[in-house]
Amino acid sequence: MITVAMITMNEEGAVGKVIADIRAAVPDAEVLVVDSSKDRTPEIAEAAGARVIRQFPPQGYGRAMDLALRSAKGDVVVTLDCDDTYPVSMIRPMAERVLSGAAALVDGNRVHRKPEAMPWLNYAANRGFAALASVLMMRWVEDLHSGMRAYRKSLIDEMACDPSGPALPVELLLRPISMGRRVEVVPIDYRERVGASTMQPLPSAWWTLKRIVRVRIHGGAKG
Ligand SMILES: Nc1nc2c(ncn2[C@@H]2O[C@H](COP(=O)(O)OP(=O)(O)OP(=O)(O)O)[C@@H](O)[C@H]2O)c(=O)[nH]1
Ligand SMILES: [Mg+2]
Repeated sequence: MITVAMITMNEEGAVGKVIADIRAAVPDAEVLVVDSSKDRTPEIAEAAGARVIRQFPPQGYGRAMDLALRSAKGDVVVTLDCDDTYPVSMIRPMAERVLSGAAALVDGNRVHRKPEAMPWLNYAANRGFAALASVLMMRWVEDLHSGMRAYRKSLIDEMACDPSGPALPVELLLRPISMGRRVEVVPIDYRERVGASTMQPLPSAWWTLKRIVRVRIHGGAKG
C-alpha cells in the first residue's frame, strides 16, 4: 500500500484541492496529514478523506515530518507539501519504483533547471549546498530539500535522523546514500505555492550545513 504523507500548518487555501487531486491520482492510497494549524486545515483535510494527526502547538517542520513518516501504514511513503507545488501525477510512478524493489528511495528533483516558482537566491543556495554535499558524499546530488520523495517504510525505521530544526529532508536524502541504499532521482515540475511560505532562509541554511557535515561524519544508520 502507498501512504501519501503531508504536514500542514495553516494551509486552508490549498488543502482541499491538494487532497482531492491526490485521491484522484491514487484512489487506493492512505492520505495522512500531521497538522499544526490554527485555521480550518484539519477539518477540511478530514472531510476530504485524510487521516489527520494533530500536533499542537506546532513543533516545527522536522518533528511534524518525523511523526508523519513514522505513522504511515503503507509499505512506501510518498511525501509532498500541501501547498499545490508538487505534481501528484508523479506519486504512483515514484511509489512503484520502491514497491517493485528497484529503489529504497526516489527523490523528486525540482532543480534540474531553475523552476520559475523558486527565487534565484534560493536556487543558487540550493545548488551550492548540493555541490558541497556531492563532494563530501562522493555522489552527485542536486536537490537536497525536495519535499517530494518516495521512501521505503523499512528505510525510515533504519535511519537515525535528528527531527529538531529545519531542513530535515537533507538528512532524509543523504543518510540512505551514506548507508549504500539504492537512491533514484527523477525530475519533477515545481509550481508556485498557494498561500504564504513559512520557510526561514537563514536557520534553514545553517541546519542544511550542519546536517551535511553530520551525515559525512557519522554515516546514515542508527546506533
Ligand atoms: N505540521 C506542521 N507543518 C509545518 C510546520 N512548519 C511547516 N509546515 C508545513 O510544511 C510544509 C513545508 O513548509 P516550509 O518548509 O515552511 O516550506 P514552504 O513554506 O512550503 O516553502 P518551500 O520551502 O518553498 O516549499 C508546508 O506545507 C507547511 O504548512 C510545523 O511546525 N508543523
Ligand atoms: Mg512548499
